[in-house]
Amino acid sequence: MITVKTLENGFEYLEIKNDSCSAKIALQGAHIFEYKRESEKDMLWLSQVSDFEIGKAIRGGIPICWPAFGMNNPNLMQHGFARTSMFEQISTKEIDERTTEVTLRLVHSKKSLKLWNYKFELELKVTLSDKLEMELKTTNLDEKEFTLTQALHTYFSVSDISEVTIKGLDAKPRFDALTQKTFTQNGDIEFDAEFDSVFQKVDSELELKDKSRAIKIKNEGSSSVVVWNPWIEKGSQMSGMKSDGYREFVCVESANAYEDFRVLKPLEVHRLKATICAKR
Ligand code: TA6
Repeated sequence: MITVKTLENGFEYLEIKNDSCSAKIALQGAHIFEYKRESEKDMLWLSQVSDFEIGKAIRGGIPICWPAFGMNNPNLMQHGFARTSMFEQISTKEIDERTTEVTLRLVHSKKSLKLWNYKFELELKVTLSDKLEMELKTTNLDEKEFTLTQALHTYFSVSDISEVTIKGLDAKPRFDALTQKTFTQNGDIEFDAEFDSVFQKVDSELELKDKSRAIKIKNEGSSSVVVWNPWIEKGSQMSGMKSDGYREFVCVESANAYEDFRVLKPLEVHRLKATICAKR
């Protein structure tokens, strides 16, 4: 079942329910902000004090960072303009009782061309079943090539950040955004302070291990992964977040960030895919 819901302030989102899961996707930013498998708690974290307002990114779920990750394009706002742009719902398919597919699209506009002078089509195809599959497809509709950095900036809900281990990034090149230093990662990732790093040459599945569950993350069309937790001080300064919200989530982001940028020639297409599922 797919229902269009509208908040009192006009903020619209899709509510999807099928036999394997329920989900919510805001039209602004094609922003998935809930994904719950049947009889399980939400796999995604959503701030209890997040804005749900036109022009403000939801804090939590899966913001789409596009056409720039972070400040990879200094001419654009942090994480680009897609997450605060209105997408259109172009198709919804109930594949079977356990699987629903939704596609949302954003195309260049006078407003976007002023921010980033390239014609484009951006489509997010979400397949919702006992796993969450996302495909972010960029098509260059311009006569000139453009450079793209992007991320599916997934906030995973965790029992407590101190209980979390991320496996699969051992021996990967790591750029630490806090120190601006690059070095080789040694071992699994655990958290006891602010963490903000971009890993390169990531070509295999990751595992997010929490006290109560393990989640597998498989990326395609991407060789970089961003891992972030703001910890106490940064967490208390983040918009749309309670001061102790940092304990409840970790971001593991399927990306094309920094040296994993992509150059699209006219009419070229790039697909960034991520599949998230609970480890059996
Ligand atoms: O992905 C990590 C990061 O770039 C952090 O540096 C932090 O800024 C986070 O994204 C959240 O950014 P936002 O613009 O959503 O507040």
